[in-house]
Amino acid sequence: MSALALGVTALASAVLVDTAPAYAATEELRLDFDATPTGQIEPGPWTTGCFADVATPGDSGCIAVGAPGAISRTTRPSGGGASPAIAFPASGSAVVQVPDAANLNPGSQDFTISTLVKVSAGQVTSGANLMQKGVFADPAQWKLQLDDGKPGCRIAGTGPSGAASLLITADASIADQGWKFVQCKRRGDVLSLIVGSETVASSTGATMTITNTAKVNIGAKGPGLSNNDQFRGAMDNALVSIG
Ligand SMILES: [Ca+2]
Repeated sequence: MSALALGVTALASAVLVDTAPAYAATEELRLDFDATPTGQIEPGPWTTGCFADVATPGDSGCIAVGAPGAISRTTRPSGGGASPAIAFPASGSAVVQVPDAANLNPGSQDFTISTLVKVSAGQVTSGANLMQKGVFADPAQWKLQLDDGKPGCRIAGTGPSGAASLLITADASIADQGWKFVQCKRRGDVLSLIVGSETVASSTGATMTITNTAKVNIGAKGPGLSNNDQFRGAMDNALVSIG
C-alpha cells in the first residue's frame, strides 16, 4: 500500500471512530458502587464485602485491604442529585477485585475501560492505578492509571511481531478539578485516552492480543502494602466493555 493510500485509510478510520456508531460494544463490567457491599452497613468504612456487577449479574467486585486501608463511602453529584461513590484510603491499601473471567479479556477485539475519579493535589502520588487486569511484568495487561495525577493507559500483549506494549499519557494533571471522566479505548490499531470529553492522547500500534488470567484490580495493583500503586482519591462507575 502506498503512503498516500495508507494515509487515506488512517483518515477513514479516524472519521469512523469520531462519527459512526459502528462499534456494538458489550458492557462486561459495571461497578456503580450504589449498593452497600454485601454483609456491610452504611456508611463504612469497609474492609470486606462485595459490590454487585450491574453489567454481568452474578459477578461482583470484592473489597480486599492491607491495614489500615479501607473503602469509605462518598458521593458524586449526578443530575440534580447525588450518586453513591467510593473513596480509597489515605493510608494502607484497598482494592476492589473482580475474579478473572474470559469476558474481561479483550483478546484481539476492540475494548473500552472507563471510570469517574476525583483526586486532590494532596492525594496525588507517583503511582496510582485505577483499573487493571495484569501487572506491568505480565505478558498481557490492560490498565488505566493516574500517575502524578495524569491519566494514562497501558496495554501489553502479543502483537503481529511478538511481544507488544503501548503507553499513552495525558500531559496535564486532573488534581483539584472535581470529578473527571477518564477512558481508555482501543479501536483497531489505535489506542486513545479521553479525559472529560476530549481525546488527550492517542497512538497507533494497538494491534495485539490481550489475554491473561489475572483478576481485575480496581484502585491499586492489589491489596499488598508495598509497591502497590495505591490510588487515594474517589471513584464511581468502573466500566469495561468489549467490541
Ligand atoms: Ca454510583
